[in-house]
Amino acid sequence: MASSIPYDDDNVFKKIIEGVIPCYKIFETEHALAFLDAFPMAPGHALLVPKTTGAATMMDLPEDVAANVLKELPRLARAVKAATGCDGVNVVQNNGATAGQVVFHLHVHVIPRWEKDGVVR
Ligand code: DGP
Repeated sequence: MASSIPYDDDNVFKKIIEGVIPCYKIFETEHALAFLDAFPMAPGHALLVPKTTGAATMMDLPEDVAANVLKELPRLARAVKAATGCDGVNVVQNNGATAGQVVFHLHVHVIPRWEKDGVVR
């Protein structure tokens, strides 16, 4: 079942994918873009998004797109760990305003964690 959240063509991640808004790119594939979060919960907080538009949430994501995009999560987690020297990472994915989603183009957060960083999630 789809989320019933309409895909807004004005959303900021679509503009980043189109190059209208700049980002600090980590890597890019044919299907996915990884870049730094502009409002990081920790230094090195990264985001992974599908380049195709239309999916506001996980519930809207076609399986083939999911396969092509989510397979990049290990690469992104390794890149975040290598760049920051963190001890671990949280992989977080919000769906719907109630769940804390603010940008309605599906995305996955990779957030570095350090021992005793004091953040409770
Ligand atoms: P969420 O709450 O799951 O929808 O997370 C949205 C994230 O997007 C939030 O951590 C901040 C980030 N963000 C918002 N606007 C921009 C932007 O213009 N550029 C970048 N790189 N990140 C943004």
